[in-house]
Amino acid sequence: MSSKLQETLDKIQVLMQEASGELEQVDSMKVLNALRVKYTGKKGVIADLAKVMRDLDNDGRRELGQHMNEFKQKIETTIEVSKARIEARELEIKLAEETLDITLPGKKQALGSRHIITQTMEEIEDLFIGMGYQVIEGPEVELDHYNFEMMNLPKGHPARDMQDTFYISEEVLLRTHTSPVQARTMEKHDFEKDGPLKMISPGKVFRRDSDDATHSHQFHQIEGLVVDKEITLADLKGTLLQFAQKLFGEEREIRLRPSYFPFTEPSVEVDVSCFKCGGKGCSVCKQTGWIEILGAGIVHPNVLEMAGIDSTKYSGFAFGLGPDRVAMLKYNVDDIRHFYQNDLRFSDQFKGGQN
Ligand code: FA5
Repeated sequence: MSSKLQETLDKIQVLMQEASGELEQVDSMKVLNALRVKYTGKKGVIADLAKVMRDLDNDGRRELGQHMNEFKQKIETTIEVSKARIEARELEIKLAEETLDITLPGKKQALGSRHIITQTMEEIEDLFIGMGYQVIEGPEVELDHYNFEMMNLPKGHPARDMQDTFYISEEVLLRTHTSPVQARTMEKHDFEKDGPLKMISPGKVFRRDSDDATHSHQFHQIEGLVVDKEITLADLKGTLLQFAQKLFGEEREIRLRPSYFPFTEPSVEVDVSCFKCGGKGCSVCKQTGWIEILGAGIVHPNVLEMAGIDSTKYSGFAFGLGPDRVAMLKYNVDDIRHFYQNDLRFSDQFKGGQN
């Protein structure tokens, strides 16, 4: 063996140890790639060793060739092992950084709920739907014709003052009550085809009332109307008693007091026995034992006739109740303005319909 060959083989031994040490310690892909170039690159250690070939005879070349191949293979295998080790470690670091602690408390989203007036309206609607009434809605921007004239309140009638009105033009206004929906519905009703008329109409109404604890310039009403043959005040009383007992409790009683509305004759105001004190007298009922909840009456023959209904054949009762006032009484709210100020400290008390 020539001394040149021996020297080169010894050098390979040393390089092999050096390379193993370097490659086993490397801990980044960048350094690993640099080492790959250093050993296997075009101008690398192995390419450099190959230069000795030209100084050797055939046997020497074969021998060196074998050792160089082993060296090269060893380096490549060690590079692959190191690469796998580095990748596994990098993945571990990444996973550790991205770890989610699923035991941490989540961000709480504040859940909304339906407004207490909406809840009250829906409760009242459900009661009447259960009694066979249909729900019919009408426009909030209304014609003077339906809001007043069809309700037996011609222009200049003094009772128009009972409902101070927001006019948009001489003929168009913001409805002051839900009663115009009575006229709109009766006009279209065909008794032969549709049978008796039983409807309620919930919605917003508007009045130029100055706001105080029990008055708001915008509030709600639920109109009720039944028209059929031989409807009497007794039907109205029975219906409202059933309604009051379902809404406020079975032990409730009602009382009808004479009143005046141009669209009903006779007209009544309806009180319900105080649900707080049971009629003995307390601060809620102002010591009277009774609480007023609505206006009602027997539909005036003029109102039926104007809507095209023969008042000698048909009669009806109607009522209009204020759900805002009902909610105030039911939930002991002392000021109607609380409903419209959107203060969550107030609204949140009624989540789930409970006080
Ligand atoms: C009317 O509006 C009649 N249309 C009711 C009616 C219908 C009578 C059918 C006969 C037949 P009144 O103005 O009284 O009536 O209002 C009815 C209810 O609305 C009152 O009992 C009260 O609960 C409520 N209400 C009236 N004004 C206000 C206001 N400014 N703020 C809050 N609620 C009010």
